[in-house]
Amino acid sequence: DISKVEYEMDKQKVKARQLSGGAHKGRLLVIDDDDTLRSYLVSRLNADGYEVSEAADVDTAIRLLREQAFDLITLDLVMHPKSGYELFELLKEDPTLQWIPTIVLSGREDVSDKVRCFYMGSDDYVTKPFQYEELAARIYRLLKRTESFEQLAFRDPLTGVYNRLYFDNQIKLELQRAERYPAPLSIAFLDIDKFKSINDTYGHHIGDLVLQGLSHIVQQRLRATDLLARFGGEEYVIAMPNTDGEQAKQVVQHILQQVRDNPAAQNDGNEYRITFSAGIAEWKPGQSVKDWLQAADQAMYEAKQEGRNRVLL
Ligand code: GH3
Ligand code: MG
Ligand code: MG
Ligand code: MG
Repeated sequence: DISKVEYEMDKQKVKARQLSGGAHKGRLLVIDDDDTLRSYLVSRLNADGYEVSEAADVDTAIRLLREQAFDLITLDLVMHPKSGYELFELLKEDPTLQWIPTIVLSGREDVSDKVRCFYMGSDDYVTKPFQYEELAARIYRLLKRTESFEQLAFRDPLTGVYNRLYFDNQIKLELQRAERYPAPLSIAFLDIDKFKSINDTYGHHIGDLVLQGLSHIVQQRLRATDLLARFGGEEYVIAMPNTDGEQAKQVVQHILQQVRDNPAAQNDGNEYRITFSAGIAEWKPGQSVKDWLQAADQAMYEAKQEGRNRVLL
């Protein structure tokens, strides 16, 4: 289903733009059964640079949330047939949606409603009527906080690529998607060859520069939907959706060629060239994540055994 695949790609691009601090301010979903209020909010938020979608009921909202990634939702409480409370229940049940930042926009001023919303997962609560500027400021702060949290929790500080924690979470979601479509899904394990000798010969600082340079080169070659993570010291893993084993092998071989041809670091006029060994594994239906990662690791080990500087499937 091409349109779904495109949705996924779009989703990743939005995420990437955001994490790279690009011009994109975030994608919002406004859920309210009041047509006038909804249109007003959509036009104000659009004018402020947000990408905004709207839903007049909970079922439409859930459908949109499953199709695209949103950075934040605002929701009304009193809606029919399902209420905002029911939406909270549905969000909680879905691991891909349970952490999405939420702001309740409600005419209910009762403390009991506010308390219930916060316990159900709301991040903020604004009572109607409200000043748009206040809502906009609350949205801005919530998005900032989420962004910096994600940066801290999911990025490797040395290279800026994703870390293992993020990869471990994300790979499960990628697998669910691959099963659902269905579509092939491959991973690659990369390990720098004789990296210890770079550190021993030139010092740890140069080793760090090489890691940063390599991360940059690899990231540049990947598609928006691919996921690159630094797994350990000089080990990386790449998840490639919609890619079979052979295609993944070609992608990684191109990367290896580029790494061979380009210095991964330059310092005092010196160029540091490296190679890596990589193992590829395409996910087989029914295979556990653990066995799948092990298959890629094993292929990488064999690439080392066979003389390094190569990619094995
Ligand atoms: P092989 O080809 O068999 O993979 O050899 P290798 O030397 O790359 O492998 P080994 O696992 O023996 O050494 C990995 C080295 O990576 C050891 C450590 O000094 C270095 N390393 C790990 N993390 C970092 C880091 O964050 N910065 C730097 N500069 N070096 C690191
Ligand atoms: Mg309402
Ligand atoms: Mg290693
Ligand atoms: Mg190594």
